[in-house]
Amino acid sequence: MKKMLVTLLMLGTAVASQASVTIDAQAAYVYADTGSTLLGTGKLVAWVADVDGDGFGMWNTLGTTGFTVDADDVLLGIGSSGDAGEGLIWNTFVWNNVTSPNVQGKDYAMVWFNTDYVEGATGAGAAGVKFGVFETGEVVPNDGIMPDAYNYYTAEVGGTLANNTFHATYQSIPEPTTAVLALIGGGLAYVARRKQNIFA
Ligand SMILES: [Ca+2]
Repeated sequence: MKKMLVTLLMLGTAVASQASVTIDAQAAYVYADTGSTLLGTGKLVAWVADVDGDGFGMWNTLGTTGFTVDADDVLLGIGSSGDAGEGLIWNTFVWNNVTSPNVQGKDYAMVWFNTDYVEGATGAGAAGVKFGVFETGEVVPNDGIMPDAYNYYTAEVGGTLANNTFHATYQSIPEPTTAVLALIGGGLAYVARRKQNIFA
């Protein structure tokens, strides 16, 4: 495995007249699962903000559509992991949703999916897709402010972050729950009972 210095640079290039922030993200090593499979190139990456300040919620409940768990949290933008190499999220992302609603100063997280990036994607698209989350502890910068640059290094490459920081440590997108199926089944049984009553 090619060893590279790992950096995650957050460079805000927004100006006061624009309601967007351009993020130049470089992160590694990012994994596609809990094992040793590196995330591929061209995979789906999303950025979300904790607008209501109560955390991002239970990620293992993330569905096949949408990128947030908390209803009040906001998707900042999506993009591709890039083509720099396996295990790297190495690309520029534009966050267009930084002022409406106002997410500036709110914590944000990087979410990656073991599925190919498609422009306009509205979520993982299917159950069973592995995904990981890195709650950065950083906040969405204000317009016109050049945020600090942050270097994130896993211990594997001499950094302070644990080697499993960028593993997909959360559950895959869940299959439809048996609870939902049970609810449907219960509803059918109720209808059946009603019909029985009608025709009794
Ligand atoms: Ca929240």
